[in-house]
Amino acid sequence: MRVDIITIFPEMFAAFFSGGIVRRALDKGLLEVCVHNLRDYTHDRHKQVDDRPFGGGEGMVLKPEPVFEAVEAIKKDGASLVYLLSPQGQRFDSAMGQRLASAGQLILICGRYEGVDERVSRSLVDGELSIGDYVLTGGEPAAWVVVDALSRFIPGVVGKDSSVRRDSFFQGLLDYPHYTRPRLFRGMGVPQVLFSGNHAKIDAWRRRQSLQKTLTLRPDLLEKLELADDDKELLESIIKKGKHHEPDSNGRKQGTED
Ligand code: 4HQ
Repeated sequence: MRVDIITIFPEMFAAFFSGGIVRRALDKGLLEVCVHNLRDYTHDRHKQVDDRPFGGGEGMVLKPEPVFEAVEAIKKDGASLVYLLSPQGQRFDSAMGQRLASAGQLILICGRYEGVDERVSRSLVDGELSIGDYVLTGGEPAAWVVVDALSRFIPGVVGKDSSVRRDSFFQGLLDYPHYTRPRLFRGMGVPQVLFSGNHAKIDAWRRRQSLQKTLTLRPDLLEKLELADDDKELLESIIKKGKHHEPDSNGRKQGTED
């Protein structure tokens, strides 16, 4: 898949490409990311990308011409999606990440200043994306978040497909707790079942922990889910025992027993 990012701060993306799983995806050619400087699509001597708002008021607005010209120059064919990062956009989530990862080309427009001329959202883009209810100084960190999250859905990017499938939100549940050595750390142990060698038992424990964590921390996620019968039974037993009200179940404190 190919992602094109349009920004007035292309150098901000260097750190993003420099390490981790995204770097490996780029090296392996599973993901291609091109960062374009919006100023390259201006025609005046000062490479001006912004101007004062009609009607007056504070701040500057990104002009429509360079943004339109950039997208028109970059866009390959009908299989591409164009999104503007904006707090007014549709909330980005795992399901959308998965959908975007199957596009041939994704073009992300990063705004700056007070905003982008409305005609960009009116007639250039397929939609607007928001990564959350807060105001960033620019769309760049949001584009980073979107590309990072969707890269995990490109086949071959994450080592094992199973770890994407298991992850938080893929199945609509929060992840179960993880432990590694040492077995005893500052007086805190590790649940016994993880040393049992019984993988069916460990899987069942993890499923139960996922359900319990989700019920405690994000009950809104459970409401959206169609649970399988055995998950429903697990959930009922968690509720009956009142486990989701215990302070341990938030994962901050953990004893040796479940
Ligand atoms: N922006 N999710 C770019 C955001 C934002 C968000 C504010 C977008 C500033 C210029 N983008 N403008 N939240 O806060 O995506």
